Amino acid sequence: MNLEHLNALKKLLSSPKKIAIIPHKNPDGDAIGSTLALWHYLSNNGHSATIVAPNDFPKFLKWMPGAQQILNFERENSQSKTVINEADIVFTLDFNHLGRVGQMSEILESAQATFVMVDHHQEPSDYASIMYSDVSMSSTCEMVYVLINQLGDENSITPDMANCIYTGIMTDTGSFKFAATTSNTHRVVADLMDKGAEGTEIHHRIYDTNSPSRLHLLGCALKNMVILNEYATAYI
Ligand SMILES: [Mn+2]
Repeated sequence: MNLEHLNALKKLLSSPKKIAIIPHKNPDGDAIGSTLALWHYLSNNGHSATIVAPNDFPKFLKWMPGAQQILNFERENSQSKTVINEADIVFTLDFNHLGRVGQMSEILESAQATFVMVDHHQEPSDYASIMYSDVSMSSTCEMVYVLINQLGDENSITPDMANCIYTGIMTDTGSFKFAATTSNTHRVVADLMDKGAEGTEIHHRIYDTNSPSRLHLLGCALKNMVILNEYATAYI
């Protein structure tokens, strides 16, 4: 985050605030990991923070510390609306356009709060007055880590926060193999392990845990795979 926006955010967070934290629709590991890490951070610093997700998220992410308290806009609709309407600050994480929250976009567009965007997708729209957009970042989770450091609170990263941030970096980088994985990503992950992230356990919970229906779906998809030899291509 650049200095101007960082100072504005510091000023905003210098007294206790009501805060809504929003991931995109159909939230993935990075969206849930980053919102939860930020939620822990803000709650531990005296703010009243609530995560409102546009809809439900996968079972293999529900073990994450704090996941039980995430509001589902579809299921807890009136409570979710109250949180957004009463918020002083709305953080939007891991998306670049209000259309990414589906049916929640209307209530966000009419919200009176100060918007803060943290995101690594291309071509961010300009709804947020405080922006941290960096397309070179591996994940929004890595950005939350950097932001907490910029706020001078690197020593306040708890094992729960470290586990949440690790999860999002791991899932968004395809377990550290995609091109956006930088040496700095690895330095962040190393520090997260020093702060209590349990990498092996997280891999196990995300990649080695399947429901019967998920395995059946995979089986069905693979069985119906079409191979086009002449194009060196296969599709399912
Ligand atoms: Mn992401």
